[in-house]
Amino acid sequence: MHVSDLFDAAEWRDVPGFEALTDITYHHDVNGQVARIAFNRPEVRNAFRPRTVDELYAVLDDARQNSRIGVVLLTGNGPSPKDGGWAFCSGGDQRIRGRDGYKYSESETTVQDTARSGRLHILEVQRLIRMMPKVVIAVIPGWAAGGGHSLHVVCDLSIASAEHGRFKQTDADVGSFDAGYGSAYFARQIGQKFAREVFFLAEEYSAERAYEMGAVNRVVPHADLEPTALAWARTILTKSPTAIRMLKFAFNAVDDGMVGQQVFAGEATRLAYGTDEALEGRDSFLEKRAPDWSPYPWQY
Ligand code: S0N
Repeated sequence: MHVSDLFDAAEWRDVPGFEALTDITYHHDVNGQVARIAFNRPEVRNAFRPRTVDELYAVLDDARQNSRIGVVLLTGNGPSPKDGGWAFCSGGDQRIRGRDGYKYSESETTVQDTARSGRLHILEVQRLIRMMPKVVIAVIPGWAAGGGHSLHVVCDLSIASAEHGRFKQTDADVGSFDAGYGSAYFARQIGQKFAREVFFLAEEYSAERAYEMGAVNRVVPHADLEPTALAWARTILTKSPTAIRMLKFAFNAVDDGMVGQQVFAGEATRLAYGTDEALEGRDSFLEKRAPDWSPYPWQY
């Protein structure tokens, strides 16, 4: 099956159990350590509908739970068979947006299931990217617009195609607004003035301009996009998994408030549980004796 003009079949393998995906493609690299997740609706600039978001969440969570995977590349397949245009993601599919949320199909006149009504589950995907203890790289071969722009914002790193990478925050054009990471955290990244300009004017920015503003890490020739992203992933894989995990959560913590502290604290607890000192606490309770902390000094 043709995946994308930028997809190198020699580098990637299908992931068993995910054959039924339609809106997303999911691969692991030949070493089983990097996941490639791609929007697969190039004919609509990789806009997401609820099914897309469901699939995206499922594969991201699979990558999160796979202890061999250290890095996730999030990208968009292309080009569009209609006009040759490239996209990372153009956000919510506006053709199926109703008064009460996004519909599962164009034939639905309204969201059928009231439990689903008004569900904005792309935010769950954002939180998963943010909280997963792995590095997520946005690999941007074309348009990052609306909710697609917000997804690149929430990724840890962004690499863009010099020729086709384009950025536009259209939320205010279409009456939607990402008032969380997509805007407020974006302002933390590039500064308040630039962030307000991007949202309030909704102009188009080239990859080079996005780089100048501090919105992307690297701009590379289109043909080099996925090889560069994979090379970055493999560099990251040479690092200590614990160090990378703690660093990601340290970078997050200051902007994520008590939740950020909770995530960081969970990791600290995990590390502490591995010490003899913590085992002594557990064992003394189970053995119904006073704990002996004498081997563990009050370090300075
Ligand atoms: C991306 C743009 C700038 C590309 O322009 P270009 O290259 O001129 O291509 P077009 O001719 O415009 O597009 C080609 C074909 O693709 C269709 N299409 C493109 N984007 C979408 C889309 N988002 N939905 C549906 N169709 C799309 C075009 O219609 C065209 O089709 P044909 O060939 O049939 O004419 C340009 O396309 C553009 O501006 N796109 C729209 C971008 C946009 O406004 N996106 C939505 C913004 N809002 C969100 O994403 C919601 C975010 C969100 O979900 C959210 C966030 C926070 C809290 C909650 C939520 C939530 O609502 O869940």
